[in-house]
Amino acid sequence: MSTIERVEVLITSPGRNFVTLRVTTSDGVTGLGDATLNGRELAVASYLENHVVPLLIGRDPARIEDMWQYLFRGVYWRRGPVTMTAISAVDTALWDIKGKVAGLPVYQLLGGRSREGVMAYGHASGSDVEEMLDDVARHLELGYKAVRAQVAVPGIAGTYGVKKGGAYEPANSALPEEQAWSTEAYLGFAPGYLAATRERFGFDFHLLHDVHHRLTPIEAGRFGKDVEESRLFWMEDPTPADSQDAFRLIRKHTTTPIAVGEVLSSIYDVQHLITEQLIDYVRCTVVHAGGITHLRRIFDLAALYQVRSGSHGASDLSPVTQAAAVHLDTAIPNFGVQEYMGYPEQVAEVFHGGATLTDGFLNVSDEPGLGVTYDDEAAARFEYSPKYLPVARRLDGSIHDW
Ligand code: EZ4
Ligand code: CO
Repeated sequence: MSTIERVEVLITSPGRNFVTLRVTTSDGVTGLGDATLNGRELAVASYLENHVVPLLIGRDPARIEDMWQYLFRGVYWRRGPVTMTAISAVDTALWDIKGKVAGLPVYQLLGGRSREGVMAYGHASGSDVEEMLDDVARHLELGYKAVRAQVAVPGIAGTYGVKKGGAYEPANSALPEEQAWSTEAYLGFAPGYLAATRERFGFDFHLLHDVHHRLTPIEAGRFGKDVEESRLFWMEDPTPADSQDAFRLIRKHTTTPIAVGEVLSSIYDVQHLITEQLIDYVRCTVVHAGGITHLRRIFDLAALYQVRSGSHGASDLSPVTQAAAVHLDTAIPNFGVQEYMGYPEQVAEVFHGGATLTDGFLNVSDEPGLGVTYDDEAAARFEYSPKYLPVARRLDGSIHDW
């Protein structure tokens, strides 16, 4: 029997921080798993290094389900983003190994191809409406069939989702930046630029918008109603999902579809959202929701309730997660859309291979496993440095949801 012989926690920062787990078997087969938790990278690295790696040595890498149960149920302390990200890294690496051993791409192990390509949505933004509209035009020219639109709210300097030259990167400072927020200003402004986007470009593409947990349920109901004529593909994270019940109130007021899940890490966190059909898209990801094994379970539950997938795919999820997500997206029956932000240029020096975008659709190669390799020499050139997401404060100085 082949056993797990070596497990390494690799940290690098090619334009942004990434933590990667590399598992090597006694047969010399290696598997990669992403373990990046934005702004809390070293907590996961330490959890893996100190509490997971020693448990893996000598175990059978083929027993993916058993390993998942061992690391979830076996440890007594359950759920939470740090634990679930660590479990994800192990799970993803074992799927990569299983594919390489079988000589098959991971999507084949998951049941094979259900679609020819995975529809991606890109991020258009601007410091004003004109700039955002130009960015939407650029995305449509690139072939995107789905585009997310965010504009800085006038007078609110740090509005979520707007790039400051170059690519959008929310974790941008050595200590958390403090950004201002006004719900009133946002509610008065955002519906207008979404309408302007439809006016300029029509309805022949999917338009998305991320509310980023900023509203109360009744405010979200009003926002959803105000944008109904713009026929959004979804409004994302209208309110924090700490209370799944809150979504009942939003549903009473609007037919705008709802997407939730990027900060949620287990099937229990989305259970009622799905079974009560309070959302339309579940946005949990491979890296933060327990790997391919657990995300598949979430998507299968969702399929019973006509809820589709919409995996989080921001640049703080490594190319290993993107590849794993596209393998899963390729195979599941209830795929919706896949977020795709792209990466800083240097990322491709460290991570080779992975998902590729053609005419708005993502695909993975037929290489065995996930199809991503890690370049140690390149990684060594990019040293880790702490970077934090901002915090939001209302105009009176009190903390708001980010
Ligand atoms: O703020 O990934 O939909 N995408 C997002 C992201 C998140 C970051 C947090 O790490 O909301 O930009
Ligand atoms: Co989001």
